[in-house]
Amino acid sequence: MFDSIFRRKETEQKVQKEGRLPPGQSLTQKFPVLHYGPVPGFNPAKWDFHVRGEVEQEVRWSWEEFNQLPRTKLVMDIHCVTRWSKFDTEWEGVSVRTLVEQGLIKIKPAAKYVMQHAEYGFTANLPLEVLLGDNFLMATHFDGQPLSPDHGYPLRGVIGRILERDELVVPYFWKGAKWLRGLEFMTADRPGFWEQAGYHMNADVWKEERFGY
Ligand SMILES: Nc1nc2c(c(=O)[nH]1)N[C@H]1C(S)=C(S)[C@@H](COP(=O)(O)O)O[C@H]1N2
Ligand SMILES: [Mo]
Repeated sequence: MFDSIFRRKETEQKVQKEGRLPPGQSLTQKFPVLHYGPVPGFNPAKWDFHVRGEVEQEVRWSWEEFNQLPRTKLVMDIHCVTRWSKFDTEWEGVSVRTLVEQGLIKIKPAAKYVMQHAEYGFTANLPLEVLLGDNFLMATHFDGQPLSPDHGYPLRGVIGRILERDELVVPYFWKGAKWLRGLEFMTADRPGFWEQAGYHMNADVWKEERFGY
């Protein structure tokens, strides 16, 4: 117990020295679960992924089709607005940027923002260029295993910091919707679920954009 508290502090000082600990954050070695409402079930026969809004062609992928999309692995530091940060987290899933590059999603030029749509009507908004960054992934796996139900199984958005890629904007972790079911490309920004509750539209971790606009 005391040993693990000591080790946590030591690791925190290390990432702080390396410039990886954003203002007002502290390191956790656990993986806290945070969301509003119950954990949804998953029925692969009924599940689909819907791409709509400012796209040349609306898309609907079944779970089987979704699993045939090109896959990406990613290591990131993630930062929750409730002040915990987790370092070197490993994710695997589908990159929206790759889907666009391969012509699997054709975005119209008018698209500037994206809404993630999840089970039970949960939403999270992001600027298009942030969602198309290498640090946003639609993840099916964490740490080499399928997501657990309370972390978003079978699919969730994740966003964080990739080391040495400081040109990428790093929003707080709530900007990744668990139980993700679709993307809506939009011409104008709209607040998602937590944003309607007062959280920040852009939520840049390094600028501490926690609340408000
Ligand atoms: N569907 C859904 N996704 C969600 C939320 C939610 O309430 N519902 N909460 C967000 C918040 S506030 C956080 S901090 C992260 C937490 O992810 P975790 O439970 O895997 O740590 O999920 C985000 N995604
Ligand atoms: Mo959160």
